[in-house]
Amino acid sequence: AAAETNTSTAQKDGDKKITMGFAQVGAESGWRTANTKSIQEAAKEAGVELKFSDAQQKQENQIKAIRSYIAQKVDVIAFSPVVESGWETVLKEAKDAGIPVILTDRAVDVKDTSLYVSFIGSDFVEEGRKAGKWLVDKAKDTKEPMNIVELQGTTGSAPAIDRKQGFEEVIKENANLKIVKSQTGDFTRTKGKEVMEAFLKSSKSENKPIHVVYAHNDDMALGAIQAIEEFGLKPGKDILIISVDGIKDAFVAMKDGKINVVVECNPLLGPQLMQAAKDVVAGKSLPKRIVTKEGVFPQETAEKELPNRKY
Ligand code: GZL
Repeated sequence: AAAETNTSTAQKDGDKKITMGFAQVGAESGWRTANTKSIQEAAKEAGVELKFSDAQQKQENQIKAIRSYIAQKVDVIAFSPVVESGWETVLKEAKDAGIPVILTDRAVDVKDTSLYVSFIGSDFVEEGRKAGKWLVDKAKDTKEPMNIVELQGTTGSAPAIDRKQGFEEVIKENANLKIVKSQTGDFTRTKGKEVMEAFLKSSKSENKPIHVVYAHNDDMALGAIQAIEEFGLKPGKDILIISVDGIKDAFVAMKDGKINVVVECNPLLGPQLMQAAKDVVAGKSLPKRIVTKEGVFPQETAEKELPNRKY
């Protein structure tokens, strides 16, 4: 009989077990927890061997993790850069070692974009614009100034820089809309609450009311809600709350009338990342930029949408 082409034992290139080194930002927020879960589950599903590290939001820890993946000669490295700058050296080391790098979630600011194969993540400027558009529509009939306080994400991170840019670009349409205070809450509930407490205290001493909170993520918005309630005001009523991410807790808060609108930022990037890794190891070319799809959820949609939320 003709020689059997027994492919079950032959390792076809496409079936080679891929080893991926993933350097995660940390575990700072509900969004991040869901992002990690998506990556770990998708790796299992795709048969990718995943080496995973949590950098506790420190760039030097992410760089150390990437260096260890290079030393272990993984097939592909992926990470979500905690801040935009300071990556050239370690990305060059990965390139010199012939290991492709895929960016997920956040971008890096490098001149030489050959240092990474693709960036899979949201358009944060557009998320900021969506937040701004909701407020411009909400404020279209008010004649009074509306004082906005902004809880920024991690200083120097792509989402913090871009969400600020997109929001400011749109609210310029209405001179009544002014950001009167802006400070980082580092994407965490604790810091979001602390900064909001300080904003409320100074608004009282300066006798300058706060009308709107623009939080770069739900965790800081939820911290701010605690501070506003402890201050004796009603979040969502006395002070409008605009947030980004769309974690379940934010939908519950919207259902309770405490958040007015959430701009979705999809953390479930795992499946797209694993497919990209397989393609790059199989020698296929990838688009430089893969944008995740996401929507906007005003308070009135919360009850209906809540059961559909996956994170
Ligand atoms: C956005 C992501 C941000 C989330 C925060 O893609 O990088 O980091 O908005 C998370 O919740 O901490």
